[in-house]
Amino acid sequence: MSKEFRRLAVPEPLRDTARALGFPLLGAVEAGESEFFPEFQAWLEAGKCAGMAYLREHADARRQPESVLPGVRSILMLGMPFGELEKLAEREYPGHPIRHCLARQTPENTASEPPKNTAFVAQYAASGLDYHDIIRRQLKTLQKTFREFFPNQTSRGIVDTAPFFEREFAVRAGLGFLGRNRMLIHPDFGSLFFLAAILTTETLPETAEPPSTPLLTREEQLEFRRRCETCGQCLRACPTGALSETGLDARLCASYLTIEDRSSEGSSTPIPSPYLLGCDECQRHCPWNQPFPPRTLFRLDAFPLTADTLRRTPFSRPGPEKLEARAAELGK
Ligand code: B12
Ligand code: SF4
Ligand code: SF4
Repeated sequence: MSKEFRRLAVPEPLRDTARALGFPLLGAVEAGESEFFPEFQAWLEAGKCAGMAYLREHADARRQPESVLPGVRSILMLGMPFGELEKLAEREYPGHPIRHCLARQTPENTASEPPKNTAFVAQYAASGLDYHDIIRRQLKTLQKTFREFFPNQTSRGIVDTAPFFEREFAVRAGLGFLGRNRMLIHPDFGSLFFLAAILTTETLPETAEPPSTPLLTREEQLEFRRRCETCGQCLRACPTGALSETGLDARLCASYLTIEDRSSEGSSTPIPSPYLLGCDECQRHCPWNQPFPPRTLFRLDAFPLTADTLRRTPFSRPGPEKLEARAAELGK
């Protein structure tokens, strides 16, 4: 669990804007070095980052948020529940062709095998749209409001791609606690939410505790993490052995293997998981995520897929050939 860092105050109207944009979770913390950088280095050295070269290449930049925004003083951490992304997607892209490929398991059907001619898809992809595109746009709108309060600062909005430990800074800002499954967990949202950040050169004032928002105090974070120690459901649920006491080994993780891995195309070693894309098993079994939403299914009769169907969707990351190879591996 991280050391104490100064939590910072965010003007209430800005919180309202953030909420309206789909971010019910917003906390701010002073900028500072990553405390867990040595853990990260050890993780890289052990080869547990698998083929994610970008993690190695920009490793040193992660030591310090200053490398993401020179002169950074304050960091706003934001959380968008997956359901919010789905609402935005339904409202704004109702006719996206990917929708024809997706379906939902009924709430009564909780079978751990997908129905015939379908495969599971992780919940982060349930909206069918690439969260980076939508969150980036929402961040831009929020940055505009932020500029109205603080016109003399510069800011940078990030989701995923910058060399920055989103989970570590989210813990500092009080957005949740780090579970043994390595996910950032909040008692109201479980772990089914995205993280994003706005780094700013503005020095925000220190906040008076306790915060009036759903942010966690340090004591709550410690208490929830303690509960993890007697649970361990996520470790037992991982189908591949990727998750252990020492963290996550991406070389074994079904999420990595189905989304990121470029070496396994045509590989003969099957991934022991029923997912076409991603994996939720270490979250599905976590008590903080109950009841888990009905599973998202991908209709395998939709193959072959066109470039149009995949554009601006999470499925464009693995791409059509990798998806098709995975569908074949699942035996459909
Ligand atoms: C690379 C990556 C992956 C890789 C590696 C995952 C991993 N566990 O590292 C793969 C492809 C496997 C992956 C999978 C998934 N990912 Co991913 N991923 C990332 C990415 C881009 C970088 C993460 C990273 O730096 N990993 C390296 C490890 C060492 O860093 P870390 O886990 O962040 O750990 C730091 C903190 O945990 C910190 N720390 C904080 N407190 C404590 C306490 C202790 C005791 C210790 C030791 C350390 C510690 O120490 C570490 C170093 O600072 C982030 C976005 C980002 N820029 O942060 C998204 C991110 C972590 N992923 C996300 C998601 C949703 C997923 C999946 C659920 C998708 C899916 N369903 O398939 C799975 C979950 C797998 C899992 N159980 O972690 C979300 C997580 C949201 C949340 N609520 O936590 C993020 C934040 C993306 C986003 N913008 O929303 N992912
Ligand atoms: S995402 Fe799946 S394979 Fe990866 S650690 Fe979690 S349960 Fe294991
Ligand atoms: S399943 Fe249990 S041990 Fe794992 S993150 Fe959830 S509460 Fe913690």
